[in-house]
Amino acid sequence: MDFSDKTVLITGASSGIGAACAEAFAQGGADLVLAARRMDRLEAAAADLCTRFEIEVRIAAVDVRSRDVVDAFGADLEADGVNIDILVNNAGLARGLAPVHEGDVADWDEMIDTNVKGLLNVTRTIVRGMVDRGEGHVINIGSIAGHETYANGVVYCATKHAVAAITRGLGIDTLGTGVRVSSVDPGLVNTEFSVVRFHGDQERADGVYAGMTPLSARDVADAVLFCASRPAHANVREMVLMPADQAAAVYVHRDENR
Ligand code: NDP
Ligand code: 8X3
Repeated sequence: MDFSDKTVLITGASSGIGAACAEAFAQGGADLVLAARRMDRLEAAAADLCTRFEIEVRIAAVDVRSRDVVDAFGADLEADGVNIDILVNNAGLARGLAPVHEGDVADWDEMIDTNVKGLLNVTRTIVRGMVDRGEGHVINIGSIAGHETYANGVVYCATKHAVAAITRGLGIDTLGTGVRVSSVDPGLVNTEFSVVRFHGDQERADGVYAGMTPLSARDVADAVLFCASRPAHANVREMVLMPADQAAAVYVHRDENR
């Protein structure tokens, strides 16, 4: 796939799915804008990708929860004449697993502020330019949690249901403008996601993927590239991508010998 005439902005590019998307688009020759909070990770990724591919990589410390930071980031891009052709809204996280009546409100705030308001902050800033130019593609990383709700994960599931609503609604808002809107909605993917969810408890995180083969971050990146490479008249609205060992959020085949 040739993306050599494209500039791709990926949020949450410092690990997991975002980092895999960066590598996949770099292989396709795209220039990249990589955003996240951990600049050391982004610096290492940029150095690596610039060595291996003939592309330009710009990095930015962006906490998507801060509207001021996101707006300043968008203004910097505009001032430097960087037009974003493809936005991968990937930054997101889960925190905790608990019934609503025992929920940690700090966890709720972090999930809602990042997955919903953060995604909206970046979308608002970047899509304006796409509409003005009459072209662009927004690819949201949703989740199976945007299609189902599972016990103790209600707030995370609510945020991913919100992402599904935003994908559909943004598609309506931008209808006729030349901007396409897609979502890629994975089941279990082996990234830092579960370590983050369990506040650093690696053993508990490993248990999420025990005895089954989860998706890799690259599997998801390949799905993102598929969406981004459709011809201009075609759009993937929602793609649900599951491990073969997973039929639904809580239906997972596990083999203790694996
Ligand atoms: P990771 O924890 O590996 O990556 C999450 C990324 O999001 C990191 O780069 C992190 O960067 C970034 N991020 C988190 N909070 C913020 C913030 N406030 N501002 C900017 N960036 C932020 O997990 P995944 O790669 O798995 O997660 C990526 C997306 O995929 C999320 O939206 C997640 O909900 C979704 N997803 C994951 C699945 C899974 O099973 N892993 C399944 C379905 C969907 P930094 O900390 O440096 O800011
Ligand atoms: C992440 C997948 O099943 O943990 O969105 O919610 S799940």
